[in-house]
Amino acid sequence: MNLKEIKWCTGCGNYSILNQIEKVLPNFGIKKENIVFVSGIGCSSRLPYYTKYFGIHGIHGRATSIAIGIKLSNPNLSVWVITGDGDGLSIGGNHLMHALRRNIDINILLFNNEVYALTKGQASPTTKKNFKNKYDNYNPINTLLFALGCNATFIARSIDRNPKHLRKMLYECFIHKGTSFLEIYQNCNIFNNNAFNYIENKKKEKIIFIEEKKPLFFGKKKAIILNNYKPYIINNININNNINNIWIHDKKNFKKSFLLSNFFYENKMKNFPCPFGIIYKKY
Ligand SMILES: Cc1ncc(C[n+]2csc(CCOP(=O)(O)OP(=O)(O)O)c2C)c(N)n1
Ligand code: SF4
Repeated sequence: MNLKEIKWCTGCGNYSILNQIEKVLPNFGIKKENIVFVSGIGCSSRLPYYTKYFGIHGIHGRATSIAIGIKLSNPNLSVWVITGDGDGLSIGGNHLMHALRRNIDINILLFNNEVYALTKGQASPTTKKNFKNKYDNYNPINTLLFALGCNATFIARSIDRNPKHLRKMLYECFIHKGTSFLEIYQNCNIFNNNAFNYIENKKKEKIIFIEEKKPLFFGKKKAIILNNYKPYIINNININNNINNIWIHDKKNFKKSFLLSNFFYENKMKNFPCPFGIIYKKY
């Protein structure tokens, strides 16, 4: 696709996501004609036009249902849903919920820019409460908890500005047998440019990249320990020393995934870093 034909604004996070998809999918060993992208409506949902694969720019909120139909009629296809926080969690919330619990082998990529961008900046289901706009906005949905509550079998989070991590997460989605749900933080530099500013925090104390069987270290010399399923942040640690009760990531542990999903979100856990990586994988 000629960049000039793309209708996204200059600087939009969607470009990076598109790039990573284009880079990584050819390595998955599937024939180009066996890959299909299905989207709803929104800026993010324009992505199928811009890939080299088959695609459907579908109906608002219904991409998951269309995708399931495609997969059931031809199980050989690798099916990728592109949806936004508005498309997937407002009008499409019901469809997404049932797609997750149905667990057909499709991949759902939810581009979360915490705003309705295509319609020029209204609050979406994930918009933070302090977002200024002329309509009301309420407590945001915690996407990870939503997916856990829907009995999703694969839940992960990545971000547009970390291409390497994003490519890794796309691969993890691909190899999961069942519905994979990947939330991708995507910057909308026009209507919600400050949404993910905290990620740029110099000391990297507001985010944590979790990896299977690895301890939860983050920021400068910080770690998370777990005492009887109660997490605590400890400071000034030496990563070469043994740390009692250090939290080791175990993506199959539902209780730990539940706690991780609350990080940075719920009042009591607001001071915990925002997690990226595979939050939960049932099998
Ligand atoms: C049936 C219907 N209702 C409402 C709309 C208006 N509409 C278009 S896109 C959109 C929300 C898109 O938000 P999101 O999914 O977050 O996508 P973004 O543009 O932020 O990528 C809405 C409400 C529509 N096109 N069709
Ligand atoms: S309005 Fe926002 S999400 Fe839409 S293309 Fe522009 S920067 Fe991207």
